[in-house]
Amino acid sequence: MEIPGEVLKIAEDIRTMRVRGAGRIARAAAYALKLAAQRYGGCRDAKDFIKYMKSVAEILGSTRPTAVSLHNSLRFVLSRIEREGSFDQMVERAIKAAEEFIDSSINAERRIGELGSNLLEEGDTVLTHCNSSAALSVIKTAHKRGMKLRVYATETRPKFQGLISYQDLKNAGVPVTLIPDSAVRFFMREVDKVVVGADTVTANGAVVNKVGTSLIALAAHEARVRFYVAAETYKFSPATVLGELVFIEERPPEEVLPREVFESLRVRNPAFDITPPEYIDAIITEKGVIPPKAAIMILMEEYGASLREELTKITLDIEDSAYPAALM
Ligand code: RUB
Repeated sequence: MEIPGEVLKIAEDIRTMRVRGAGRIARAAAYALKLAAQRYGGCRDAKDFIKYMKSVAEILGSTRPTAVSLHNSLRFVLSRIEREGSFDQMVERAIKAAEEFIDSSINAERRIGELGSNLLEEGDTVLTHCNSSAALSVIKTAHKRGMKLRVYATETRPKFQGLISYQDLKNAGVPVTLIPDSAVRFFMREVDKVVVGADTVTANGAVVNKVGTSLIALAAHEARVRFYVAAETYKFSPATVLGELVFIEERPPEEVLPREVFESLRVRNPAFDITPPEYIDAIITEKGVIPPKAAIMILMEEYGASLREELTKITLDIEDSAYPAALM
Protein backbone atom coordinates (compact mmCIF):
# COMPACT_ATOMS: atom_id res chain seq x y z
CA MET A 1 0.00 0.00 0.00
CA GLU A 2 1.45 3.30 -1.02
CA ILE A 3 2.19 5.78 1.75
CA PRO A 4 1.36 9.39 0.74
CA GLY A 5 4.34 11.67 0.01
CA GLU A 6 3.18 14.31 2.52
CA VAL A 7 3.27 11.69 5.28
CA LEU A 8 6.78 10.55 4.31
CA LYS A 9 7.86 14.20 4.22
CA ILE A 10 6.75 14.68 7.85
CA ALA A 11 8.74 11.58 8.83
CA GLU A 12 11.79 13.00 7.04
CA ASP A 13 11.34 16.40 8.72
CA ILE A 14 11.37 14.69 12.13
CA ARG A 15 14.42 12.59 11.21
CA THR A 16 16.39 15.62 10.01
CA MET A 17 15.18 17.73 12.97
CA ARG A 18 13.34 20.28 10.86
CA VAL A 19 10.59 19.39 13.31
CA ARG A 20 12.14 18.88 16.73
CA GLY A 21 11.39 18.95 20.46
CA ALA A 22 9.49 16.05 22.02
CA GLY A 23 6.09 17.77 22.08
CA ARG A 24 6.27 19.03 18.50
CA ILE A 25 7.50 15.64 17.25
CA ALA A 26 4.54 13.94 18.95
CA ARG A 27 2.04 16.37 17.45
CA ALA A 28 3.62 16.09 13.99
CA ALA A 29 3.37 12.29 14.20
CA ALA A 30 -0.31 12.46 15.19
CA TYR A 31 -0.93 14.88 12.33
CA ALA A 32 0.86 12.52 9.92
CA LEU A 33 -1.43 9.67 11.01
CA LYS A 34 -4.44 11.90 10.43
CA LEU A 35 -3.19 12.74 6.91
CA ALA A 36 -2.46 9.07 6.25
CA ALA A 37 -6.06 8.18 7.19
CA GLN A 38 -7.49 10.97 5.04
CA ARG A 39 -5.35 10.04 2.01
CA TYR A 40 -5.79 6.26 2.31
CA GLY A 41 -6.33 4.85 -1.18
CA GLY A 42 -6.46 1.09 -0.49
CA CYS A 43 -9.49 -1.20 -0.39
CA ARG A 44 -12.22 -0.44 2.16
CA ASP A 45 -11.32 -3.26 4.47
CA ALA A 46 -10.77 -2.77 8.21
CA LYS A 47 -7.84 -5.22 8.40
CA ASP A 48 -6.07 -3.63 5.42
CA PHE A 49 -6.57 -0.19 6.91
CA ILE A 50 -5.06 -1.21 10.26
CA LYS A 51 -2.11 -2.81 8.48
CA TYR A 52 -1.57 0.38 6.48
CA MET A 53 -1.80 2.63 9.56
CA LYS A 54 0.63 0.38 11.44
CA SER A 55 3.16 0.60 8.62
CA VAL A 56 2.84 4.41 8.62
CA ALA A 57 3.32 4.40 12.42
CA GLU A 58 6.40 2.21 12.03
CA ILE A 59 8.02 4.70 9.65
CA LEU A 60 7.19 7.63 11.92
CA GLY A 61 8.32 5.74 15.02
CA SER A 62 11.74 4.96 13.55
CA THR A 63 12.67 8.61 12.96
CA ARG A 64 13.92 9.56 16.46
CA PRO A 65 14.44 6.74 18.92
CA THR A 66 14.68 8.52 22.29
CA ALA A 67 11.55 10.68 22.62
CA VAL A 68 8.82 8.39 23.99
CA SER A 69 6.34 11.18 23.23
CA LEU A 70 6.51 10.10 19.60
CA HIS A 71 5.64 6.48 20.39
CA ASN A 72 2.96 7.47 22.90
CA SER A 73 1.26 9.69 20.31
CA LEU A 74 1.29 6.86 17.73
CA ARG A 75 -0.01 4.43 20.35
CA PHE A 76 -2.75 6.91 21.34
CA VAL A 77 -4.14 7.00 17.77
CA LEU A 78 -3.60 3.33 16.86
CA SER A 79 -5.16 1.95 20.04
CA ARG A 80 -8.32 3.95 19.36
CA ILE A 81 -8.61 2.75 15.75
CA GLU A 82 -8.31 -0.85 16.93
CA ARG A 83 -11.37 -0.42 19.15
CA GLU A 84 -13.62 0.28 16.13
CA GLY A 85 -15.41 -2.37 14.10
CA SER A 86 -15.92 -1.09 10.56
CA PHE A 87 -13.60 0.52 8.03
CA ASP A 88 -15.52 3.83 7.98
CA GLN A 89 -15.55 4.05 11.78
CA MET A 90 -11.81 3.38 11.84
CA VAL A 91 -10.97 6.18 9.41
CA GLU A 92 -13.18 8.61 11.30
CA ARG A 93 -11.69 7.52 14.64
CA ALA A 94 -8.10 7.89 13.37
CA ILE A 95 -8.77 11.50 12.33
CA LYS A 96 -10.58 12.34 15.59
CA ALA A 97 -7.97 10.65 17.80
CA ALA A 98 -5.12 12.52 16.10
CA GLU A 99 -6.95 15.83 16.58
CA GLU A 100 -7.71 14.92 20.19
CA PHE A 101 -4.02 14.16 20.85
CA ILE A 102 -2.86 17.44 19.28
CA ASP A 103 -5.41 19.51 21.25
CA SER A 104 -4.61 17.81 24.54
CA SER A 105 -0.87 18.25 23.94
CA ILE A 106 -1.32 22.00 23.39
CA ASN A 107 -3.54 22.29 26.47
CA ALA A 108 -1.03 20.31 28.55
CA GLU A 109 1.74 22.71 27.61
CA ARG A 110 -0.41 25.68 28.64
CA ARG A 111 -1.38 24.02 31.95
CA ILE A 112 2.28 23.21 32.69
CA GLY A 113 2.99 26.91 32.20
CA GLU A 114 0.31 27.82 34.75
CA LEU A 115 1.36 25.24 37.35
CA GLY A 116 5.09 25.71 36.83
CA SER A 117 4.95 29.49 37.05
CA ASN A 118 3.78 29.10 40.68
CA LEU A 119 7.21 27.62 41.45
CA LEU A 120 9.03 30.75 40.28
CA GLU A 121 9.38 33.88 42.38
CA GLU A 122 9.73 37.60 41.76
CA GLY A 123 13.34 38.46 40.88
CA ASP A 124 14.38 34.87 40.08
CA THR A 125 17.19 34.10 37.67
CA VAL A 126 16.24 30.98 35.74
CA LEU A 127 18.52 28.79 33.67
CA THR A 128 17.17 26.70 30.81
CA HIS A 129 18.84 24.27 28.41
CA CYS A 130 18.15 23.45 24.75
CA ASN A 131 14.70 24.43 23.49
CA SER A 132 11.76 23.03 25.38
CA SER A 133 8.32 24.50 24.73
CA ALA A 134 7.11 23.13 28.07
CA ALA A 135 9.99 24.74 30.00
CA LEU A 136 9.56 28.03 28.12
CA SER A 137 5.82 27.91 28.82
CA VAL A 138 6.66 28.02 32.56
CA ILE A 139 8.98 31.02 32.15
CA LYS A 140 6.74 32.93 29.72
CA THR A 141 3.62 32.39 31.85
CA ALA A 142 5.41 33.72 34.94
CA HIS A 143 6.57 36.72 32.89
CA LYS A 144 3.01 37.31 31.59
CA ARG A 145 1.78 37.28 35.18
CA GLY A 146 4.06 40.25 35.81
CA MET A 147 6.94 38.44 37.54
CA LYS A 148 10.34 40.03 36.97
CA LEU A 149 12.73 37.29 35.83
CA ARG A 150 16.12 36.98 34.18
CA VAL A 151 17.01 33.95 32.10
CA TYR A 152 20.25 32.26 31.11
CA ALA A 153 19.82 30.11 27.99
CA THR A 154 22.59 27.67 27.13
CA GLU A 155 23.77 27.57 23.52
CA THR A 156 23.19 23.79 23.36
CA ARG A 157 25.90 22.55 21.06
CA PRO A 158 26.17 21.09 18.56
CA LYS A 159 22.77 22.09 17.09
CA PHE A 160 22.39 25.43 18.94
CA GLN A 161 18.74 24.97 19.91
CA GLY A 162 19.48 27.51 22.69
CA LEU A 163 19.28 30.23 20.05
CA ILE A 164 15.63 29.31 19.43
CA SER A 165 14.93 29.64 23.16
CA TYR A 166 16.80 32.94 23.24
CA GLN A 167 14.73 34.35 20.37
CA ASP A 168 11.45 33.05 21.76
CA LEU A 169 12.09 34.56 25.21
CA LYS A 170 13.29 37.82 23.70
CA ASN A 171 10.13 38.05 21.56
CA ALA A 172 8.08 37.50 24.71
CA GLY A 173 9.91 40.38 26.42
CA VAL A 174 11.85 38.23 28.91
CA PRO A 175 15.40 39.50 29.62
CA VAL A 176 17.61 36.65 28.39
CA THR A 177 21.36 36.05 28.05
CA LEU A 178 22.96 33.30 25.99
CA ILE A 179 25.83 31.38 27.61
CA PRO A 180 28.16 28.61 26.38
CA ASP A 181 27.25 25.16 27.71
CA SER A 182 30.62 24.96 29.43
CA ALA A 183 29.87 28.13 31.44
CA VAL A 184 26.92 26.61 33.34
CA ARG A 185 28.87 26.00 36.56
CA PHE A 186 30.41 29.48 36.33
CA PHE A 187 26.96 31.11 36.27
CA MET A 188 25.18 28.69 38.62
CA ARG A 189 25.94 30.91 41.64
CA GLU A 190 23.64 33.57 40.10
CA VAL A 191 20.85 31.10 39.30
CA ASP A 192 17.80 30.55 41.53
CA LYS A 193 16.04 27.83 39.53
CA VAL A 194 16.73 25.55 36.59
CA VAL A 195 13.79 24.64 34.32
CA VAL A 196 14.30 22.14 31.51
CA GLY A 197 12.08 19.88 29.39
CA ALA A 198 12.08 16.13 28.84
CA ASP A 199 12.03 13.67 25.97
CA THR A 200 11.29 10.74 28.24
CA VAL A 201 10.55 10.25 31.93
CA THR A 202 11.19 6.74 33.24
CA ALA A 203 9.20 4.79 35.84
CA ASN A 204 11.78 5.57 38.54
CA GLY A 205 11.63 9.32 37.81
CA ALA A 206 14.84 9.69 35.80
CA VAL A 207 14.63 12.25 33.02
CA VAL A 208 16.04 11.85 29.53
CA ASN A 209 16.63 15.24 27.94
CA LYS A 210 19.10 17.06 25.68
CA VAL A 211 22.69 16.03 26.31
CA GLY A 212 24.22 18.27 28.97
CA THR A 213 21.09 18.29 31.13
CA SER A 214 22.60 15.87 33.66
CA LEU A 215 25.73 18.04 34.02
CA ILE A 216 23.52 21.06 34.67
CA ALA A 217 21.63 19.01 37.28
CA LEU A 218 24.93 18.15 38.99
CA ALA A 219 26.01 21.79 39.06
CA ALA A 220 22.57 22.82 40.40
CA HIS A 221 22.75 20.12 43.09
CA GLU A 222 26.19 21.29 44.16
CA ALA A 223 24.98 24.90 44.39
CA ARG A 224 21.67 23.90 46.06
CA VAL A 225 19.70 25.39 43.19
CA ARG A 226 16.23 23.96 42.53
CA PHE A 227 16.03 21.78 39.42
CA TYR A 228 12.61 21.46 37.75
CA VAL A 229 11.56 19.40 34.73
CA ALA A 230 8.51 20.43 32.67
CA ALA A 231 7.02 17.32 31.06
CA GLU A 232 3.59 16.39 29.75
CA THR A 233 2.37 12.97 30.95
CA TYR A 234 2.69 11.56 27.42
CA LYS A 235 6.47 11.88 27.87
CA PHE A 236 6.36 9.20 30.59
CA SER A 237 7.51 5.83 29.28
CA PRO A 238 5.29 2.81 30.08
CA ALA A 239 7.93 0.37 28.78
CA THR A 240 10.30 1.41 31.58
CA VAL A 241 7.84 0.00 34.14
CA LEU A 242 8.67 -3.38 32.64
CA GLY A 243 12.38 -2.69 32.90
CA GLU A 244 13.04 -1.57 29.33
CA LEU A 245 15.95 0.87 29.01
CA VAL A 246 15.70 4.14 27.07
CA PHE A 247 17.73 4.08 23.87
CA ILE A 248 19.93 7.17 23.56
CA GLU A 249 20.09 8.51 20.02
CA GLU A 250 23.57 9.18 18.62
CA ARG A 251 23.59 11.62 15.74
CA PRO A 252 26.06 12.06 12.86
CA PRO A 253 29.52 13.57 13.53
CA GLU A 254 28.86 16.25 10.87
CA GLU A 255 26.77 18.01 13.53
CA VAL A 256 29.89 18.39 15.71
CA LEU A 257 32.58 19.20 13.14
CA PRO A 258 32.82 19.77 9.38
CA ARG A 259 33.45 16.53 7.46
CA GLU A 260 36.97 17.53 6.37
CA VAL A 261 37.97 17.84 10.04
CA PHE A 262 36.26 14.82 11.59
CA GLU A 263 37.41 12.40 8.90
CA SER A 264 40.73 12.19 10.71
CA LEU A 265 39.15 12.18 14.18
CA ARG A 266 36.93 9.79 16.09
CA VAL A 267 33.79 11.72 17.06
CA ARG A 268 30.69 10.68 19.02
CA ASN A 269 27.54 12.76 19.26
CA PRO A 270 24.92 11.53 21.75
CA ALA A 271 21.80 13.69 21.53
CA PHE A 272 20.47 13.04 25.05
CA ASP A 273 21.54 12.06 28.54
CA ILE A 274 19.88 10.78 31.69
CA THR A 275 19.41 12.76 34.88
CA PRO A 276 18.77 10.54 37.91
CA PRO A 277 15.74 11.36 40.12
CA GLU A 278 18.01 12.32 43.04
CA TYR A 279 18.96 15.50 41.17
CA ILE A 280 15.41 16.55 40.32
CA ASP A 281 13.29 18.56 42.77
CA ALA A 282 10.01 18.19 40.90
CA ILE A 283 8.44 17.28 37.59
CA ILE A 284 5.81 19.75 36.40
CA THR A 285 3.09 17.84 34.53
CA GLU A 286 -0.32 19.07 33.36
CA LYS A 287 -1.85 16.90 36.10
CA GLY A 288 0.17 18.50 38.87
CA VAL A 289 3.67 19.04 40.22
CA ILE A 290 5.07 15.70 41.39
CA PRO A 291 8.25 14.44 43.04
CA PRO A 292 10.20 12.37 40.46
CA LYS A 293 9.61 9.17 42.44
CA ALA A 294 5.86 9.56 41.77
CA ALA A 295 6.44 8.96 38.03
CA ILE A 296 5.24 5.38 38.47
CA MET A 297 1.88 6.67 39.72
CA ILE A 298 1.41 8.78 36.58
CA LEU A 299 2.26 5.72 34.47
CA MET A 300 -0.16 3.47 36.34
CA GLU A 301 -2.89 6.10 35.98
CA GLU A 302 -2.27 6.54 32.23
CA TYR A 303 -1.48 2.98 31.19
CA GLY A 304 -2.62 0.92 34.20
CA ALA A 305 -4.80 -1.61 32.38
CA SER A 306 -2.36 -2.42 29.58
CA LEU A 307 0.60 -2.49 32.00
CA ARG A 308 -1.20 -4.91 34.30
CA GLU A 309 -1.86 -7.12 31.24
CA GLU A 310 1.83 -7.05 30.29
CA LEU A 311 2.93 -7.76 33.87
CA THR A 312 0.58 -10.77 33.99
CA LYS A 313 2.13 -12.08 30.78
CA ILE A 314 5.58 -11.84 32.36
CA THR A 315 4.37 -13.70 35.46
CA LEU A 316 2.80 -16.38 33.31
CA ASP A 317 6.00 -16.71 31.27
CA ILE A 318 7.95 -17.23 34.48
CA GLU A 319 5.44 -19.83 35.67
CA ASP A 320 5.75 -21.66 32.33
CA SER A 321 9.54 -21.59 32.49
CA ALA A 322 11.49 -24.85 32.70
CA TYR A 323 13.77 -23.22 35.27
CA PRO A 324 13.07 -24.74 38.72
CA ALA A 325 10.77 -22.36 40.61
CA ALA A 326 12.69 -22.94 43.85
CA LEU A 327 15.78 -21.35 42.31
CA MET A 328 14.02 -18.16 41.20
C1 RUB B 1 14.95 18.78 22.34
C2 RUB B 1 14.99 18.61 23.81
C3 RUB B 1 13.88 19.25 24.60
C4 RUB B 1 12.78 18.20 24.84
C5 RUB B 1 11.52 18.83 25.40
O1 RUB B 1 15.90 17.97 21.67
O2 RUB B 1 15.81 17.91 24.37
O3 RUB B 1 14.34 19.69 25.84
O4 RUB B 1 12.45 17.57 23.63
O5 RUB B 1 10.99 19.75 24.47
P1 RUB B 1 15.97 18.00 20.07
P2 RUB B 1 9.44 20.15 24.47
O6 RUB B 1 16.22 19.40 19.66
O7 RUB B 1 17.10 17.05 19.75
O8 RUB B 1 14.64 17.46 19.56
O9 RUB B 1 9.15 20.66 25.84
O10 RUB B 1 9.33 21.20 23.41
O11 RUB B 1 8.66 18.93 24.15
